[in-house]
Amino acid sequence: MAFELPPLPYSQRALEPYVSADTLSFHYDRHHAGYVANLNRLTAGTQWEGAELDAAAQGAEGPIFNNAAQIWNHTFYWRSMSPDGGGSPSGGLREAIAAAFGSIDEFRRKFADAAVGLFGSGWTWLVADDNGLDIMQTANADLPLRHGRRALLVVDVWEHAYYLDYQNARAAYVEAFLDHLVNWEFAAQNFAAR
Ligand code: MN3
Repeated sequence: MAFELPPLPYSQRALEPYVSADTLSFHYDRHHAGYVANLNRLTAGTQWEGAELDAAAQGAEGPIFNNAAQIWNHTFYWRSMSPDGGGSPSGGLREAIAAAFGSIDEFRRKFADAAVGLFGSGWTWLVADDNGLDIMQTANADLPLRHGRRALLVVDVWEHAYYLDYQNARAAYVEAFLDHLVNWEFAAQNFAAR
């Protein structure tokens, strides 16, 4: 079966004013959909035709890896945000974050610093592995799956994620993500899925 573009989990206006419909339209309809079209074109007639997306994002190289991973990353990023997002985590995830980072506020500061400080294009993740929770930065299309780590949450810090709304002010975008958009319920589901 061909690789498919998963539906957005909300309308393109749902994250306004923090992420505009204009940004979501470009980001989903052009960037995300473009990766899907590229991957289907690139994999035709190769060992990756009809593969599971996870397998291609984990094991492929070059352009096939880049496009498979970017599909995975964007699907995860949409779910890392919610029109009802923001606030702070609860339950077991809250305790694990406090244990790993000192406090929720300290996590927030470290996550924002990592996202703002990532040079160039990439992603900032909250991840889990055998050692507990950590903040991970990946460049370009790279993702935790390829490093044996489990993603709980991600923010896209490629310029196309925020430039229409925030221009070069990546810090303002990251702050809006943490204050108004971050989907702690999704992170808690991923945390509980161990
Ligand atoms: Mn993107």
